[in-house]
Amino acid sequence: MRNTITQRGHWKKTHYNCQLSSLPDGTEVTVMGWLQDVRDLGKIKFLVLRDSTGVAQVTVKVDAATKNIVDLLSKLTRESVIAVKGVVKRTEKSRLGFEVIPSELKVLNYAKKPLPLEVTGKTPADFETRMSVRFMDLRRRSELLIFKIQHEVLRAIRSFLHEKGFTEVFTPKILASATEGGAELFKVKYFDKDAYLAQSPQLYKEVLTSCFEKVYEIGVYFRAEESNTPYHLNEFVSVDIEAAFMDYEDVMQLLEECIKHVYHHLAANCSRELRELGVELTKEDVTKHFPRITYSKALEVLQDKGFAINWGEDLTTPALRKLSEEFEGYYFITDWPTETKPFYIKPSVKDKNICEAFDLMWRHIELASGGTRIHVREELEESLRLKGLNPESFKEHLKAFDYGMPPHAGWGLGLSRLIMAITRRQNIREVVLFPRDRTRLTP
Ligand code: AMO
Repeated sequence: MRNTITQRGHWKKTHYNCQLSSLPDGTEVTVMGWLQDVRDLGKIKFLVLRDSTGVAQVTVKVDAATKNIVDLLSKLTRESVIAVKGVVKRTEKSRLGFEVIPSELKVLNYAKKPLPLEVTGKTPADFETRMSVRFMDLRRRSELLIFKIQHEVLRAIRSFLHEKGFTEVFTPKILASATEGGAELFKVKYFDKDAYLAQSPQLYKEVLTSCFEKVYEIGVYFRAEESNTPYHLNEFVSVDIEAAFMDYEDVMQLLEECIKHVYHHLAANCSRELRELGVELTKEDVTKHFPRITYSKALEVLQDKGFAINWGEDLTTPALRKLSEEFEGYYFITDWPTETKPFYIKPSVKDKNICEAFDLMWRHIELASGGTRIHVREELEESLRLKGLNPESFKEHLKAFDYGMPPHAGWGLGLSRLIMAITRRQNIREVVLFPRDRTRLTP
């Protein structure tokens, strides 16, 4: 079969499938993509040619087609890569409103039979199969669109933060010590030393507020989480901001505006994709003020619902599910017990047991967390000690606090969790191209 493969040669792809429906009748085109399906009615064959933008129908009338086309068609396998030269014909008979009548056909690469996964979705595949042949899974439009939407979400976040005066930065991912505490660290060999993969850009982004005032980073982070949940991965993308001369109220407001900007952007730029995914963005998402509820108030609400949690304990997923019955969509939980939050979070001036921290929730899922930071060296050292950490291990970081560290605040937003909220997918693995979890290191 191999020797029948012809190269692209001088052929150039002239159009993407999404452009074909707006072309005048009779336009000559060269389209290239994957043969998704063939509907064979004997004398007439309908080829479904898919590219990254959608499908086109190539209609072959056997009596009128060249011998070369007919011969190639008899050998073609689904998911082979093909190139078609032909003309666009507008027709009511096709669901798409047009078809391509081919004059020439080339096979650029044959796909083997049988396929490891049904791209049309006619035969559903189980989750493990989908993940193990992810390159095929991602050819399914329902999966591909998630990442088209993610691309637009990132575009919206970047433009929003740019408008607000933030500078995009990149901080190291190979570190000498922990950022978020000692657990969940991946150790790597760094020549003759031990090093660790970054769990977040926390310490660097804080230090950078003393130079840039407002910074953001969209980066990949690593956590050696042992647990297997629908919300955790060992490698994840976080959108982080940090801003000088702001406190947790300011950055919470900024986060709310950022999420609303994303929704506006998606409504304006991705309505077709969202419709195809069956996702409806409600007006409420962008008009409603995100409710803010303190941790203590959340405990009262839970108690009223018969869910007893001691003050100072973290909120478990079952508790958050219960709590989210009170809220539609997005809300903040604020003013957490100091002991539940990391060492860099500033305790409240009124009560040291409570700190200026918040989580952004969507239903029962935590999408982001953030807060006001401690910017005074002595207080930070004290906080490290209280958390059982050794200030000596943080001496490089602490140095910056001796020379004019401004008051500052920030947040970290889990990109994939936001995509889960937008696309309503239940498992974080579905919204990550090649997820890394406790048992998955390939593909
Ligand atoms: P935190 O540890 O809460 O805060 O992380 C911030 C957000 O990142 C996402 N996230 C994860 N997503 C997938 N898999 C994981 N294992 C995972 N861990 C975290 C979540 C979470 O809300 N430095 C602080 C942020 C700050 O205060 O600026 C931090 O890392 O959506």
